[in-house]
Amino acid sequence: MKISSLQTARYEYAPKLPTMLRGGIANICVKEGEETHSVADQEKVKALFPNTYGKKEITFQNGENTSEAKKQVVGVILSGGQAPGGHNVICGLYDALKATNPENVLYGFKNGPIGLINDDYLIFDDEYINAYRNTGGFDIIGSGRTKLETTEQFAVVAEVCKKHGITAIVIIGGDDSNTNAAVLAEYFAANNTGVQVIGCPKTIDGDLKNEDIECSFGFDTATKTYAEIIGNIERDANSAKKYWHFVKVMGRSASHVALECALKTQPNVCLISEEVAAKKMSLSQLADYIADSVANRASNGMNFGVAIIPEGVVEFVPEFSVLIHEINELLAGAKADAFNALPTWEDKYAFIEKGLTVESMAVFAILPQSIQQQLFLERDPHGNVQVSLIESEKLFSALVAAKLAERKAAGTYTGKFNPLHHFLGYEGRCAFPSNFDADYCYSLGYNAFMLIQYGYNGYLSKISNLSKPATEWVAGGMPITKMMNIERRHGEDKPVIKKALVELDGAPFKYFEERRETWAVETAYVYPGAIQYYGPAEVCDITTVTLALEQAK
Ligand code: FBP
Repeated sequence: MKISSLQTARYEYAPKLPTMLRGGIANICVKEGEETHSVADQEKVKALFPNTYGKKEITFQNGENTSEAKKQVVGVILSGGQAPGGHNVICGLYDALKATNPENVLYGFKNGPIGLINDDYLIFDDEYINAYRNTGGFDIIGSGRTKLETTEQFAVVAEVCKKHGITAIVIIGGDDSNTNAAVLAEYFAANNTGVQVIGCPKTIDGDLKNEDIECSFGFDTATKTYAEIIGNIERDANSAKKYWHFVKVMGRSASHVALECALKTQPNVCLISEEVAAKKMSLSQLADYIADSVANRASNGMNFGVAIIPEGVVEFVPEFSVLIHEINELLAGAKADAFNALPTWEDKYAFIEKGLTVESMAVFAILPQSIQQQLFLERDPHGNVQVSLIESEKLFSALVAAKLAERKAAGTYTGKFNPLHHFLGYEGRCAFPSNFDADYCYSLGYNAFMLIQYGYNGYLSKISNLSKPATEWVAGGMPITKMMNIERRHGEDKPVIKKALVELDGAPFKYFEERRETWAVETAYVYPGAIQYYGPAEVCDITTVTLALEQAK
């Protein structure tokens, strides 16, 4: 008996390309636009990118293909956290490359940027690639978080490219990886290597976006996956009527994921980190804010609810971010080893007490011990606290419980509060890409090859007009330097792609803000259900509420 599955059915799905990329490679030509300038700090960025700054934005259109007929040998890497659709970027790239010339070759460097440095690769063929079409995950070649940023690393990469005759590298990554893609592109140009670099915008966090990049891939599928689960939890809460669910969702810094899930499911509470920072809200104020919703609902007989907590929120609470900063200092360099060598938590606590300021110690002291300990877990390669390891959903429910206990003692609250906790992150990062992400990613990859074929270097593959059907999408490329500004990183001025946080005057946040008071008291839940892959386009192909609100005319 043959067992059917979504996995095998999805191999057959034909991703939709923008009209201008259909109709055969021979019929794709370039329309050049204006010269570009970086979003800020133009002179400084220009000085750092003398060979790649100021290039023109481009769009593709139907017309005679005038690109140079040369054999292309392309290398591709996946960089950073998984995001649904990564496989399709590679499939789109492969299909365009082979359709242009069957002699062209695609190398996949394994496990992220380290694969390029270690010259660890595979060569794609039809059989290999077909097993990954329209599937989630990055297991096609693996991913990793090594940074590709030093001149020594670039020199090694140049050697690897020379060895294999590689003409272009495609870097599929987030803001940091694409920043490094731009620096690598400049290095290749300055050293006349003839190798091009093209980036593709990835991250479920949704924070690689700007006036050119409407959204990063993976955000659509991940938020649909989380919203399905949150909707199911809401329905359970509304059925059982006895639990308050605290749901933490991924998003290292920005709260786009939390906001999109809230727009889809209308929970009682959703914290938005950017608002917390703008209003300088304290932990106590946030706990009171959630406790108000609990108490108001309890007074209407509803001892249940759902609160969404963005994983990065603690770093946006001013007193907490000072605390984290002080802890980072406390653990800097060899001091971390001394700390880790202390035998008991009591010894460690005494060390912490000695090292923190009185103000930060006061914040630290009110945290549950499990959270205190999580703040001392291993840093990520950039020295950051790994926010996904801090159980902020438990932190907030503990703080709310304390507030409610105070209110009960004062006789102002008589309800029941039974919290349950969830963390939604890894559940969504490798989901089968939605039709939107399958189409968007395939188009990004296909388009990346067209940029290579036309000789562009230091460009991001750009597909826009995304809230419209795929036929109306616009394909082209944007110099990465256009998205850059100068920021202070680790005590140095660095050119970086500006991270996009939730805009508090943007349409998605405004929509949420206008309705959240009602949602806090009433049960206004919406149950989005599972991602649909087959069926009417208005159900299966639509993308996020965020994008629809941003692009609403
Ligand atoms: P990217 O920015 O690399 O796409 O990753 C985002 C993310 O999924 C965050 O939401 C989360 O904080 C982090 O990765 C988790 O990292 P790890 O994969 O190392 O556990």
